[in-house]
Amino acid sequence: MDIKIRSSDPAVIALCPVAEQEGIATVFDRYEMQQPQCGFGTLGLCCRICWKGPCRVDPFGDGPQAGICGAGKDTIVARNLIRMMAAGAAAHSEHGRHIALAMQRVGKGELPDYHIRDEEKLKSIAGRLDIAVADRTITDIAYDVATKTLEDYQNQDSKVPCHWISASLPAKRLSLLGKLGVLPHNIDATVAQIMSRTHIGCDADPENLVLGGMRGALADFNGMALATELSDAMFGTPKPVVTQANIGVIKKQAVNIAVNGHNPLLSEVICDIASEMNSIARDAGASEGINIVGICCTGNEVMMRHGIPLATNYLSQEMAIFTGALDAMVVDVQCIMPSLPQISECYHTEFITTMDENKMPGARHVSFHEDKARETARKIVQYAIDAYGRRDAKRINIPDIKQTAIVGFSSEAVMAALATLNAADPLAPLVENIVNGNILGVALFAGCNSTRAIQDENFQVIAKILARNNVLLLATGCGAGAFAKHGLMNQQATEAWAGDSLKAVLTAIGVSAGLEGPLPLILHMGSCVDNSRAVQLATALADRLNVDLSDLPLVASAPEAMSEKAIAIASWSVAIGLPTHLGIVPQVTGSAVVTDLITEGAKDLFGGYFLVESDPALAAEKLVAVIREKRHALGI
Ligand code: SF4
Ligand code: WCC
Ligand code: FE2
Repeated sequence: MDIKIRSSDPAVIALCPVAEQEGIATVFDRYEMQQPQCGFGTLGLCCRICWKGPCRVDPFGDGPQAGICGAGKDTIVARNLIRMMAAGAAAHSEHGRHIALAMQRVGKGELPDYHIRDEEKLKSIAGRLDIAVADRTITDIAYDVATKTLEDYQNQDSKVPCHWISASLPAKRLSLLGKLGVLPHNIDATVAQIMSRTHIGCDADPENLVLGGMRGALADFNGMALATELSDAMFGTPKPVVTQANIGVIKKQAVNIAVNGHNPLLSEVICDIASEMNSIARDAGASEGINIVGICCTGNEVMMRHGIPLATNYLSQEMAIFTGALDAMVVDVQCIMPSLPQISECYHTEFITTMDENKMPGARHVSFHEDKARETARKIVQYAIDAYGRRDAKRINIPDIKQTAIVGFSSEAVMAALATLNAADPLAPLVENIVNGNILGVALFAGCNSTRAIQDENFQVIAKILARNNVLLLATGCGAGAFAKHGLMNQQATEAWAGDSLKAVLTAIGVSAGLEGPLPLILHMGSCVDNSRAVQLATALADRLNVDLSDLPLVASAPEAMSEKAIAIASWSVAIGLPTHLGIVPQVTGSAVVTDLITEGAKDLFGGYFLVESDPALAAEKLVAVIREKRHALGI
């Protein structure tokens, strides 16, 4: 493999030469152009918080040891870190706010293009939020659920924690977080406080800063929990569905539309409208009609709910355009490369931004608002159909690379599958198999791809080793995308990679749940905001065993983390008590104090901690050892 491609994905390896031939730079070329990357930044030692700067602290102790204002390395590193946590929390929580505001308007009858598709889920959410459901209309319940959810962005009483975190974690954990003063009372206020306390001349104490950051990370958890649950009520709670993943899902004879980004408010309506406009596409010459494919987390959302195939994950999003058969890419928010509109201009592809606060030079902007959702979606799909007519047949190059994936394992779906074994007590089969060691433990894979690793490689190496050791595997976000693309989310993967006792358990559950074979090797729990689904399952387990989350043989791994959102997720994962592996060295190592705080220090405070290991095989070994330690402490 040409190391310059820095990917283990065969579709990427097939398409990068096409980009080279066309003379178009990809993310891998731009990575090369950035080498060597700045050492100060890599260590977290560069401060640009005021215009007296930038200031840099010399990591070797020869040069300056403080910025112009006197901030030392520990202050600078801690401030940089927690500002990233705040940005991650802001991103997920904006997504959540968008959904909550839409649901509130559905409740008021103002959005005819949206409905509550899963009434049972809405009622169960209402129950968790202490909202009455008896003798009430679904729209009234939706209004109250949304309004109470929005209080998490408005409450000014710092002694009252956010509703969603209170409704989502075990009592023991909430009590610990409360004592540590890190339970958020208001998402927006928590994010604003991090920005304020890191302003020039404010909080300079690294431990105080990191604790403030952890509160922001827990606000991130709150924002994603509400985003996931409200999305389920509006669009349906995912159930297992068989689909396909990787670039070969793009079809030569169809109008191909990629939905890329995060928020299901847009992509759900595009899916609906596309199925209504198939005949228009056929009339335009596309014999297979309209083919929606997903990228990144929008891809995860529509894959889980509708079985829409996944074209690719974060790092290879540009590749979809190089097939020459992508007629439109429609994007909303987060993790969308600004290079995409420029690459689209070299092809016939329509690149369409939709959110007024997320525009890109070179893109066509079609402003999306929920009150005109269907009308806007129709316009977008028509642009794709028109673009189909401008395709250059000579430039079509779709590598026939795709894998079967069974996705859609919401915590409800997992419980439903378990209930086929024990209807009266669905958790019992899981608990028994963890206690008897058939399942050694549970690992949640989350997070991105990064050019600092070979794309998808860390995910695969670690997962295969953990599976051999009978660890039950869950995944979200671009990690889930990686596993789906590489054929690790199907039944064949269970046969090939699961240890004997894990295989027996996955087979017993899968057969009893009607899958005619085992559950897939890795359970796809959804997009990044859906990490809250894994916490829901873990909380049910902890409550059942009457222990805290930090006692469970449960670990998290973000082996190729990159975004501020991933930093926020990994940080709350630590705060809720999980040993959390990072396969990319975080930009904190310029400060021994901060590094120690988030590893050993965090362990003392939260039970969870960061475990940094960039060698995937070693990381897997360490994670297995951590799981064994946890089992030992539980006496199992
Ligand atoms: Fe330099 Fe201090 Fe300004 Fe940072 S806040 S750029 S260390 S003067
Ligand atoms: Ni979540 Fe990471 Fe993907 Fe973006 S979509 S790239 S934050 S894992
Ligand atoms: Fe995501």
